[in-house]
Amino acid sequence: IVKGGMQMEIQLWREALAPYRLAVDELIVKFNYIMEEYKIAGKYCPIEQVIGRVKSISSILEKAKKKNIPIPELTKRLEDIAGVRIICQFEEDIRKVVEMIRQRTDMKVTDEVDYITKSKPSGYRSYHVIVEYRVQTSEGEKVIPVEIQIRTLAMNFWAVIEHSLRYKYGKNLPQHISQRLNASAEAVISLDAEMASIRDEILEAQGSFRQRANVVAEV
Ligand code: 0O2
Repeated sequence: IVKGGMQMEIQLWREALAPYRLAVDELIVKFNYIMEEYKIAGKYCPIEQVIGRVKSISSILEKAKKKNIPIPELTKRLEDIAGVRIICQFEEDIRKVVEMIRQRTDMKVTDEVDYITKSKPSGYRSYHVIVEYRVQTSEGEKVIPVEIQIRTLAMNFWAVIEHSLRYKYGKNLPQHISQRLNASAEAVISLDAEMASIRDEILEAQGSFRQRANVVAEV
């Protein structure tokens, strides 16, 4: 009987989470389409990669416990059950992606958190945008909150490794480890700045090369 009850509960969770899966899948298709448009136009795209996930039932319950959210209120109050991550090459691309999201009519921005200007105490950096996204299901339209995390490849490298280390060590990392992770987050800031500077130098060199080529062609 207990097993049957548990299976029924899992079934209810599956049904509740299905529209979240739909929202994540649709958004991935849409952001990939933006990348495709840039590619066809032969233009540089501020989006490098798009991934997404629906939070597992166990992480939802863990977060509910941590935040003291009663289970019936979970789907209303947890805004990151559906999550989409947009990875950019350069930090300035993040701003362009946020603007792109603000301009869209198929998603409504309800909140923005800038962990780039002010990183989290862990050293975590990323730009979070919460949107409301409408999906059509057999039971009619549903409005799904989706957390879109926008970050550079370097920020993502740090966050993915830090997340897995924190998870492995039960979230209570020794202080000296947290300090080293913080220092490596600083290294990510320098790396992003250096990559942008290298790109600027290349663009400048290309610009002056083109200018010289035009002068030669005119002569
Ligand atoms: P997962 O496995 O990615 O789903 P809180 O738990 O209070 O920090 P809150 O208030 O719900 O989070 O929202 P916040 O701060 O915007 O964080 C939501 C998500 O951002 C997290 O989800 C992570 O994905 C990411 N994040 C936030 N802080 C950190 C951090 O210090 N390190 C890393 N690596 N990621 C972070 P979950 O539920 O924690 O995890």
